[in-house]
Amino acid sequence: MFVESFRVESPNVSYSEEFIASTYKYETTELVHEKRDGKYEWIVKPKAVKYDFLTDRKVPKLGVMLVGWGGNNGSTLTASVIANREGISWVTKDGVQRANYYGSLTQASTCRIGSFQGEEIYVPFKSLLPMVEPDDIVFGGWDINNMSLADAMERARVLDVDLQRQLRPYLEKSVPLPGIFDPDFIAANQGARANNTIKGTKKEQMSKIVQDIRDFKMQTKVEKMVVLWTANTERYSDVIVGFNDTTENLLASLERGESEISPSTLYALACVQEKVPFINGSPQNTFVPGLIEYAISQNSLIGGDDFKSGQTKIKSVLVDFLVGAGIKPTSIVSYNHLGNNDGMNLSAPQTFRSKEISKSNVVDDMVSSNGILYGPGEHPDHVVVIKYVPYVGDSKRAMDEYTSEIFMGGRNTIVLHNTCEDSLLAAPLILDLVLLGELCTRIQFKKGGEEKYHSFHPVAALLSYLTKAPLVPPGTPVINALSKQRACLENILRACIGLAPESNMLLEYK
Ligand code: NAI
Ligand code: DG6
Repeated sequence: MFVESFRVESPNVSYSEEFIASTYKYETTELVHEKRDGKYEWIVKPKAVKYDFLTDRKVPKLGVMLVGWGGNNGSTLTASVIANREGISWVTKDGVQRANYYGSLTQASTCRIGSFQGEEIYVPFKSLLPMVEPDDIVFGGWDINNMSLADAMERARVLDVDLQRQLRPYLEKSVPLPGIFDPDFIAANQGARANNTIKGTKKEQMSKIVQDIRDFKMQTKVEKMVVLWTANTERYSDVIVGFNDTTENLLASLERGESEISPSTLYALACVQEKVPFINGSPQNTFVPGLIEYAISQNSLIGGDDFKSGQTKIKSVLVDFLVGAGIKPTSIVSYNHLGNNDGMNLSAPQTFRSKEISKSNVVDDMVSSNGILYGPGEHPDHVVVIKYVPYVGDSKRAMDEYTSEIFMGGRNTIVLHNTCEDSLLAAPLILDLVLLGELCTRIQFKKGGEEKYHSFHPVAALLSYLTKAPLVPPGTPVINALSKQRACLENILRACIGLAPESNMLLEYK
């Protein structure tokens, strides 16, 4: 059964006008590896740690600036939010279609809060804590191409024509600000698109982004901002000691105008300086060590990398299932072809390499979780192929073959074929990333004996569910398994309202 809203009544939770305060007992374990009776043993000690959470209830008016606003994802998201806000419906050959947020964790998924008279009760994910409503977001952004959002939507060929016709008046006047263009970082085939660029040195370009953020905030009167990169995939930048390995070296390199600082790192630097959350939806290493150190020192949220939208999302479910079932995947081969501008950009070896890296490391945690199946250092063969086929446009085709070893020397091969508009998968994730990124900045906590509340670590591991290569604080395990990522997020939001983690034990019925 589905209910729209609920309130928690507990001695562990209090609601004031400003805050939700909760006290939470985190039940975990402590591991000790020590010598007992002459041999080493692992000892597991259950322990409980008290946490206090404080969530600011005031939902701000939010401004979202997209880098690559005029691209397929940027234009699709902006248009779709307007369609939802205005309650637009349109005619298709299959009948009348209404705007929706399918594919968005925050807007279209639910969480179990208990059972009532033998029935499971679910609430909207977004009802767990106060979140910004998509309708209220003010969008803006940059693009190296000067097309209006109305024309960009048409160029993308993603949304139905009758919908585009209705949306055009809302989008005609939205034109992206000039972006930072450096042909060395994206495919040469993108050069023709670059007619809206910021001139000057690297430092001047970054300063212009800072000014754009300030101007946007002032003109729109938004209270908070999030910036998200949904521009072209860049090649990796070289990580070099003395150049970008520390904040000091990175800022000195900026002063000198070093060519190896990528455009995405320049946008990220501007955001960290302004303490505006910056999320990277593409695979490149925007967050070089000096940038991460800078974000930590400024306590400015950064998150990424690379939206986990389709093929990888399924991979992080299927391999988790197989390994969790005691089946041994030994070969994973993933092909896809697509015909949008992203596909064209990825047809260059350097940009493809960034994507190949982020798509390839996504099963490591699942493989290393099962030492019965895999020996030390053993790993399935994992191959990723992407081809540009203009005819299919944004409708990406993904084909996967999973071969596994099963009982008594048997072999099992699973083959999947998925066809879907790429941008319709990515746009809801962009929405979730900005909404959850903003929410993260309103939650504070203190642990055990700590005196003062503080925010989460600025490297926002909580956004992992939405990314292929989750960026996590130094020394933190990287989790790719989708169910674990979702449970982490949901359970932390539950802790903020004093609810225990969802254990699925249903002991009351056993
Ligand atoms: P797109 O090529 O349609 O859009 C990218 C836009 O960025 C273009 O309009 C381009 O002119 C602009 N741009 C390039 N460099 C820029 C810069 N330095 N500053 C400002 N604007 C710049 O690509 P699409 O399909 O929208 O994808 C965007 C990104 O999202 C790509 O990197 C893609 O790999 C990534 N991504 C997409 C997923 C999906 O399912 N659609 C999933 C995972 C990642
Ligand atoms: C080709 O792979 C284009 C990419 O931008 C993908 O669409 C994107 O990385 C989505 O990847 P996945 O593996 O989540 O479907």
